[in-house]
Amino acid sequence: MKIKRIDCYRIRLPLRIPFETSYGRLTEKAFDIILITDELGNQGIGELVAFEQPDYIEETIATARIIIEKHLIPLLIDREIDDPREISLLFQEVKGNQMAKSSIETAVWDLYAKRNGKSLQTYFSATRTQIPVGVSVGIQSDISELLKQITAYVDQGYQRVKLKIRPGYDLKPIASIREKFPDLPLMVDANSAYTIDDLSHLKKLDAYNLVMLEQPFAADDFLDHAQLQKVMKTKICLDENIRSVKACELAFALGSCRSINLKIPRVGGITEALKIVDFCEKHDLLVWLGGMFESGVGRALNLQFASQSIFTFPGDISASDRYYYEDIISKPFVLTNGKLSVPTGSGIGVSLSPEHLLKYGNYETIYTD
Ligand code: OSB
Ligand code: MG
Repeated sequence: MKIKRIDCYRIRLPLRIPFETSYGRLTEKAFDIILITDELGNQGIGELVAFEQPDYIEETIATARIIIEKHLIPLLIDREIDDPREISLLFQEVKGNQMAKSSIETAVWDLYAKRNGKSLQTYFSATRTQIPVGVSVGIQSDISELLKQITAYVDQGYQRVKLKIRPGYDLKPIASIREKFPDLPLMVDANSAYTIDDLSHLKKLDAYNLVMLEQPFAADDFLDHAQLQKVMKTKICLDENIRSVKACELAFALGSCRSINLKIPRVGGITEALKIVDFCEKHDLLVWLGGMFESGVGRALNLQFASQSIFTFPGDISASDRYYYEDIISKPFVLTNGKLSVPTGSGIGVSLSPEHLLKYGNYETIYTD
C-alpha cells in the first residue's frame, strides 16, 4: 500500500474529575487524532497521547508534532508498505520519541487491518471479547472524598484500583482504603516521587497486601529499584522506565521489578509492544496494559491489544465516562460486569464522531502527495 494523505484533528477534552499525580494536576487532555489514507481511500486512525507538559516522560505533544511532521512522515511516504511491522524498522533512524512513532505506527496497523477487512486482534492471535479492567484514582487531599470516589468505582464494577501516591500521601490513604475494602485488589503508583533514601519507609507498604507498587523511583533508575525489590515482598512494577524490550531485559536481569506496565505509545507502537509481551511470557514477568487518558481511539487500540490471553490482570483501561463527558468516537465505551468489550469492526473497530471532533478540536491536513 501507499500513503497518499495524512490529516490530523487537534483535540482538547475536559476531564470530568481533575487528575492529580505526584507531579501535577490535569484538568483537560490535549491529544491529536491522526488519519492516514492509502491509495484506495482506506483510512487508518492513530492517537498521539503525549501530554502538554514533559512531566510524565520527556516527550510532549508539541515535540511529537515536530518529530511527526519533520522526521517520520518523510520516511513513510513515496514507498510501498507491505506490512505494518516494517514501520518500526523504518523509524529506527529517529531516536527515541516513542509516542510520536506510535501515533503513526498504530494508524498504519489500523489501516492495514481495514484494507484486509479484519479486526486488529486477529493479528495478535487474540480471541477474547470482554476485557477485565481497573481504574486509576488521582490524589485527593480529602480522604473522605477519596473513599467516596473509590466506593463509586467499586460499585460500578471496576476489578482493581490503582491509587496515585507521593511522599506525605501514602500510608494514611492506603490504610483508610484497606480498612473499608480489605480484599479489594489495590495497587499504588508513585510516578517517580521517591528516592532510595525512602527505602525503609516504602517497606512499610508491605503491610497492606498491595498487588504492586508502580514506579517508586526515577524513570532512568534500574539499580535502586532492584535494591528495593530485594527487600520488599510487594511486587514492583515499572512504567516510565520501559521504553523498549531492551529496558525489560535490563530490568529482568537486574531484578528491578516483577511486573511491567505496558503502554503501546511509550514503547513506540505495536511491534515493540508485541516483543515485550513475548519477553514477559518467556520470563514469567507479570505484564498488564497501562493507560494514558486515551480517547476512544487509543482505548479501542488498547482493548484490541489487551484481548491477548496473557492480559489477565485488569488494565488501566476504564470506560469513557470515567474520563470524559463526551468521547470523540460514535459509541463510547461502557463498563459491564467490570469488563469492556473489544470493538468488533475492522481495524481498531471504532468510528469517529465528526460532530464531537469539530466541537472539541480543529482539523488540519499535514501531508498530501
Ligand atoms: O502513571 O500510569 C500512569 C495516566 C497518565 C499518565 C501516567 C499514568 C496515568 C494513569 C491513568 O495512571 C491511566 C489511565 O486510566 O488512562
Ligand atoms: Mg504509572
